[in-house]
Amino acid sequence: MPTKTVWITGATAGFGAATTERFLRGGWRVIASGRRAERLQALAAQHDSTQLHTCAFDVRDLGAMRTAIADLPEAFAGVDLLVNNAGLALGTAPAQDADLAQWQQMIDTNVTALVAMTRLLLPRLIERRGALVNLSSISSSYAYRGGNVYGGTKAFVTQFSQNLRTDLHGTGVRVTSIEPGMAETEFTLVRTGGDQAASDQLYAGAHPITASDIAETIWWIATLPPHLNINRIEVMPVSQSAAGLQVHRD
Ligand code: NDP
Ligand code: 8X3
Repeated sequence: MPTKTVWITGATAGFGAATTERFLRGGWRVIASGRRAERLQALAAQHDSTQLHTCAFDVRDLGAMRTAIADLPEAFAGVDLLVNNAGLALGTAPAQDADLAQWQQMIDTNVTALVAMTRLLLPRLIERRGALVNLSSISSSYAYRGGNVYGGTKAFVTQFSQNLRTDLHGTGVRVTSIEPGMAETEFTLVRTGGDQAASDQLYAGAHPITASDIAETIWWIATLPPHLNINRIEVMPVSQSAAGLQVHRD
């Protein structure tokens, strides 16, 4: 029987789906959540219900989040690791042209929902001397055109993670912020409103990070000896580097 339980948000695609597979393979109990119920059902059909529990809800719906937590089967109720992965970027326009509704959705998903999941599960994590892995991004520390609110939400995730470490001092709970650069998932498809050609073009020839790379990173962090905490981890593909400052002249 699995001995540890991980809750992975955003398990229907990209990093979350790969991390779900990684932890199932590693023998953990997995709670996999996301909005796309059909993907979760397909996943559930491939695994034993003693090892995988799925719950479909929108993380922006606090009531649904509370219900998903309250409805956890007994064997899944003690959570050892929360992977706060659900998130998105919407749009690439500069701030002056950006869509306010898209900004709001990014804040609601990447910040407000992540904070809620964290707060609601912290008592269980403390009880189990567990761990939190939060998906931030290199956009938290490197500015790029169109990164505006997305980068702002990820800067919040990075700082919130560090602040959590301080508050959780002495509890044994570990907290890590992962800050990946360019990774090929459904991320750009979502960001561009479903433009597969734009997504393919962005990643073409760049050898981007894969979802499995991040899943292995999270697995490594989670399986380190319990006296070690990885505070932050920034990872880019070799093909990507910082591009410096810009100067506008009249
Ligand atoms: P994907 O688009 O492939 O996956 C995003 C996941 O988040 C999906 O499972 C989606 O599920 C879930 N999600 C989004 N909105 C909600 C919501 N409102 N409620 C519940 N689940 C939601 O992207 P990635 O795997 O690339 O992204 C995962 C995380 O990694 C994000 O936080 C992203 O910001 C971050 N990141 C991504 C990078 C990249 O270049 N790809 C780099 C750095 C960080 P569903 O649609 O079914 O709800
Ligand atoms: C995703 C990486 O560089 O597209 O968080 O913002 S980036």
